[in-house]
Amino acid sequence: MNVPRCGWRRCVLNVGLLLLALSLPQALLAQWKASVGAQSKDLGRQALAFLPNEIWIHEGESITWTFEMAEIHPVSFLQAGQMRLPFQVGCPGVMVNNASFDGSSCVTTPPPVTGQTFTMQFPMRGNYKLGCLVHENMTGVVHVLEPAALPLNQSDYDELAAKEKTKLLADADNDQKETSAHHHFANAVKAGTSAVVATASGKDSLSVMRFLNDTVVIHAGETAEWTNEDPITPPTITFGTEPANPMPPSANGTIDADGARHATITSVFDSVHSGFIVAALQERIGLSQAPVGVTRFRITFTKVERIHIFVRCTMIWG
Ligand SMILES: [Cu+2]
Repeated sequence: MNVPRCGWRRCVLNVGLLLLALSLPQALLAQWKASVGAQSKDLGRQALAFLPNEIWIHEGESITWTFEMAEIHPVSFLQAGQMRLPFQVGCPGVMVNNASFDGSSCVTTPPPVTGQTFTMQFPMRGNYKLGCLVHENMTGVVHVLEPAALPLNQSDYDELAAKEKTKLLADADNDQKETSAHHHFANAVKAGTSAVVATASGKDSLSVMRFLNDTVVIHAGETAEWTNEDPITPPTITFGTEPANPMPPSANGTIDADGARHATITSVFDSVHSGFIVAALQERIGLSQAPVGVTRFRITFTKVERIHIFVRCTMIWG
């Protein structure tokens, strides 16, 4: 029988190679990086997106998301077919960090703060939908694969994320302070607008969280109207005291025949609040038709005054 023989240098080298081979699977488990959201300097333009929103990784690897914006985006993985619940309800098993997701039970982060990170490990192969429980049009996919070559590397993802961020924040359709050209009513103001961008694996959105004309001049006795063209982040229109809960309208309003909310301001001491004004919702096959929503808020001003009205968005939910 041949006994393997080697000089001591060769033996050391062989043992070294063996140890390297044994430790390779662990060493090759990558730690991927992605970011959540982006915003303009004045915070008015919010990109609601996972950047990038499609990632291919190996089983056992993890992804760390960094939250880049003021708007809240709980990173959420639901079970296949699970009903989407409001983010305040979330899903059982909210985890803060070092979570893992294999599709068997949902995982979501609490509403994160700018600069925070969230790391999640994926121990099982599968294609998992990634979503934000606050914004419906903010989705993506994580593909968890067996050991094999992956289509993209970290620098590809960094480049994709940067491109998508620039594209979303610069969306030309939403760049203008639009006047009432899109409305049938005089004295109309857009309280918000958005663009939803479809990608191969999900949806990115841009929300413009500003009144799009900041000054409206009307005569005493006339009515001004606010609308919202952003289906994801409903603004509210408030005159006077801000309510603790921004969702419902103030009790002193009425409903017009066409469904619009309507309030009257007779002096600077009046307080009126629109509640959420949501643009028409997206329909989906297999689900009940979405109701006709409240998309307009009108205020009749009975006196000559100079007043200030505030807009705010879901990011201020308590
Ligand atoms: Cu979000």
